[in-house]
Amino acid sequence: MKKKVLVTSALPYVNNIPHLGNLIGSTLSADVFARHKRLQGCDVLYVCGADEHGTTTEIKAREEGITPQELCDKYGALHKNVYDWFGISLDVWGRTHTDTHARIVQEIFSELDSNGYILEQEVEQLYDEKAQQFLADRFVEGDCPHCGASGARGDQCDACQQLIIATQLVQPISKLTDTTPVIKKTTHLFLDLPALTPVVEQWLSPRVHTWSASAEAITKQWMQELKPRAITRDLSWGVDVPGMPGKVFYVWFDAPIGYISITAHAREDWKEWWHNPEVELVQFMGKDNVVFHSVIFPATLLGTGTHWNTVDTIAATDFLNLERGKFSKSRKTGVFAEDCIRYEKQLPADVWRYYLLSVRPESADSTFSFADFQAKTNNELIANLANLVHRTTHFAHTKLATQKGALTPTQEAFIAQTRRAYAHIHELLDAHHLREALKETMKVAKHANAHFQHQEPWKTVATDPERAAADIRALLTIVQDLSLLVQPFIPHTAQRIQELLGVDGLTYENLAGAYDKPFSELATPQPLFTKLDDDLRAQLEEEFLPKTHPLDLRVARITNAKNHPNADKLLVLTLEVGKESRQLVAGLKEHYTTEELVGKHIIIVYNLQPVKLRGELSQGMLLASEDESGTVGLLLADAPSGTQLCVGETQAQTEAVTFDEFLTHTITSSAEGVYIDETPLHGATITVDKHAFGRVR
Ligand code: B3M
Ligand code: ZN
Repeated sequence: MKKKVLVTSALPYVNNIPHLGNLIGSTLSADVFARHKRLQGCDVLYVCGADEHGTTTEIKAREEGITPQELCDKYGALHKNVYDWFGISLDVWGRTHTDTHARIVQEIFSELDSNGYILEQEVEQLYDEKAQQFLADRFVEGDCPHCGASGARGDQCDACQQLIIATQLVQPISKLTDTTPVIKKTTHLFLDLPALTPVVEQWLSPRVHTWSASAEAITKQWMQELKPRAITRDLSWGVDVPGMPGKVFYVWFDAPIGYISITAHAREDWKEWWHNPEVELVQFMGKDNVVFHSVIFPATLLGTGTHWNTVDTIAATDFLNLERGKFSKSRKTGVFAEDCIRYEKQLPADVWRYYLLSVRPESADSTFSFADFQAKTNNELIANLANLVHRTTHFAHTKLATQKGALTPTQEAFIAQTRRAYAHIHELLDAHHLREALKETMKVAKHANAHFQHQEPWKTVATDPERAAADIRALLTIVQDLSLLVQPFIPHTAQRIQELLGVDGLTYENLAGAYDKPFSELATPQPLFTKLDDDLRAQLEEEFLPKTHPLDLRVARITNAKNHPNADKLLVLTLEVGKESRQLVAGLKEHYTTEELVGKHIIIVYNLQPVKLRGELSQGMLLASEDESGTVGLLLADAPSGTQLCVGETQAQTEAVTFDEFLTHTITSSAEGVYIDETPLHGATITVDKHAFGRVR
């Protein structure tokens, strides 16, 4: 019997249109794996769908003036459209707002409840009397109880990054009605993860070491201490909690069950996939989703006492960053899936797929850069793979139409030797090392190109046409092999190669024997891709890269320094920034005396949203670097106060940045200079005090 492999990719939040970072983390990676397993002859079911619940759906629907259901219909269709365009070979695409989903979620919940894994706890919560409902954390705003910043949400303060308990917000305002909510008692349900710890530990031990490194690390960290987790929320959009009117399950409780319900909704045979111990379950996602899949969802399923298939392999990616910053919907930077469709004439789906897979953040975060995109497209995809395909088919078509090209032992040996690489490529794919597998696959093409070069068929065709034909048949055999090897990565191209060769429906079983069609039957070859030229690259950079840098960094002179009246580790500095005077609070007390500081020319984030830190106003933030030994040194600039520094070629934006946004940038210092997201900071001679090279904060 065929081996059954169930593949999933994280269910995208319906109202977020995916950018290329999302794509490589979940759907594209899962697609490569699913295609590989199908070619191997497995019975594969690849399932994904929209994650429709949660506060963001409700908030977004309110903003657009439509119902959550309408919002889901609209965005769900957009998702499906982009996945189709990219050639994501979903067997099932579904959604979580269905009756099937609600039923299965409630069944799983009631089993957990009967088994004693659900705790009930009374909590104090903000209640909107006008709307007559309890407020979920994101439906309330107020001043931060820690730093005083306004606009803090009920779960977190963007200014100081601290977690907030909603009832502690100062001057809270309900986002539903703009009225002041009151504190009322209510009951919430919790999944008793501490009680489930032994079960989860036993379940994890045989498998966790086979997962991607980040998935393993995150999981082990979490297992150190599991706390009960709230699984209910006060919302109307979601799966109703039986017996608790006005409450629905928390989206992260219901969403993973979506994998099951989406299958059940679409297929009669769903139990064959979810209750069958013979099935291998492989789940793809970005690292931020790991713990829900590696600990909480398995705990949920194990706690039911029913046999559910739980994940065998978690294949998680790190983050894909964008040169000069991040993929950001709000800032309109980076490439979103829909943008790719707009460029489809010049850049078909496989060009994007190839590049994304070749920079897949498999072992660390990686960077999307247009220069690299251009280089990989032109030098690898075109100059290597497409070139091999074109020169061999073209040569056979134009020069050898009357030849048979019977292989001799010499060519057989070349084929056999080339094929020795395939087993390793398939092992890499089986172990979801997709980027490595692609790299090894491209080596096969390179090897075949070198062979073409070495055999010089363009010369031998005159002197020994039978030999030239045999060489070309051997090379076409490798081209046919490549149409299979590249198929998981660039399926549209694989299809076109097979059309050129006049073959179809091949599987890995065809990676034996030789290409056996008469040369006269070859189609007239057309180039597979067009080059990504400098003009197009400039156009892409212009459209998708941030034109301004979010950080406005300026030189400031410290004119005074004193201890913070209410904090042990903080200093309050007075700064001169050009003509302006500013106050700034800094955690420098353990590293500098006040005397040492006065007179120094430092670098500050000039446009950071002002905040109060323990009652003292802080207008900006200074940059200091910390080395591996823990030594902290200020970044010093040899320039007059007020001088504006530049990040690469960009101008600084004028709007304020929140602390949250600031944290998304990686700043490092080394003897060579200071780099912000790998782009050099310039505009003055910058040195690092005490040579404390390392991470800058
Ligand atoms: N919707 C988060 C995301 O879209 C979340 C994943 C759910 S997987 C069950 O990144
Ligand atoms: Zn705060």
